[in-house]
Amino acid sequence: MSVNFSLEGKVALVTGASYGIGFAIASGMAKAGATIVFNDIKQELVDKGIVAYKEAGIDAHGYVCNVCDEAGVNAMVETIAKEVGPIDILVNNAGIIKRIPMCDMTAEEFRQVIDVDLNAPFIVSKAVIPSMIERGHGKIINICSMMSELGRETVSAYAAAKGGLKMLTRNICSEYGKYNIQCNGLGPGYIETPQTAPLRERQPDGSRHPFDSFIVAKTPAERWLKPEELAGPAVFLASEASNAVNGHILYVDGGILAYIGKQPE
Ligand code: NAP
Ligand code: GCO
Repeated sequence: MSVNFSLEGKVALVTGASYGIGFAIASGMAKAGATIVFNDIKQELVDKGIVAYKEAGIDAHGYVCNVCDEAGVNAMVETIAKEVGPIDILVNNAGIIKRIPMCDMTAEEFRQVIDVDLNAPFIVSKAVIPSMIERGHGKIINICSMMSELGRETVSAYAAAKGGLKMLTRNICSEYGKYNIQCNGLGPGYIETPQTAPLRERQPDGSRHPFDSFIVAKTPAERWLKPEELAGPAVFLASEASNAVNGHILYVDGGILAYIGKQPE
């Protein structure tokens, strides 16, 4: 029995993929044969993303769309179907974080994080599922987090969203698995991207950021992970090789969730 990791002939939409984790996942999917479609809020970032994909040898299709805007998302999905083809693979990657102590966070700030990190995956998934049902197959990959399982100071909204995203993943699996739609989560550990750059900034005296040292001590590999290390697991979840995997959160964390942490010397 051949195991099919190929994404040839598939159209993959990766949201918020001008750079960062989304860009790395989309690039990996392109190497596996997928046609890449991505969106970003700003035209300038979409343009930069298209250049970056081209430099990587990928002819990606870019669209300006705020994933929180249901009408805009529905219009984008329709346009993609006409201009590129119906979406076979959706990666709900777009996300934000606000690192604010909960009691200092306004309800509006909390809502903004929930809107992008949880409501938007609902909106975009809802936009693509009908076509997946019609065509008898579909793959949805929700980008979860260590905060789908763990909390920490200052990330209450983000953890609530990512915990909810884990359960949205399981519910899409439950409700649409009968249509041969697989919905799984990918849970990155701590990845070197712009989103975590503030946690890795050198201190004024040139020493490592305390959080940087903390994460290195919490990761068995004793390092931050690279965005490119998420591509293989994403291709697996997007391919026919994972057709029997559904409602699963695949943690790509270097072992953080398995490890109590390095004993301080
Ligand atoms: P990032 O560098 O901040 O990139 C996030 C991307 O999402 C950007 O392209 C951003 O576009 C886009 N975006 C944000 N809000 C959007 C909206 N409303 N509509 C459309 N696009 C939007 O983040 P990242 O580190 O690559 O993270 C990507 C995903 O992985 C997120 O869901 C994050 O929560 C998750 N994650 C990250 C890590 C990590 O350690 N980095 C670990 C676990 C999970 P703009 O630049 O225009 O805002
Ligand atoms: C933080 C980080 C994390 C990562 C990621 C970990 O402030 O703790 O931003 O939340 O983004 O989600 O998996």
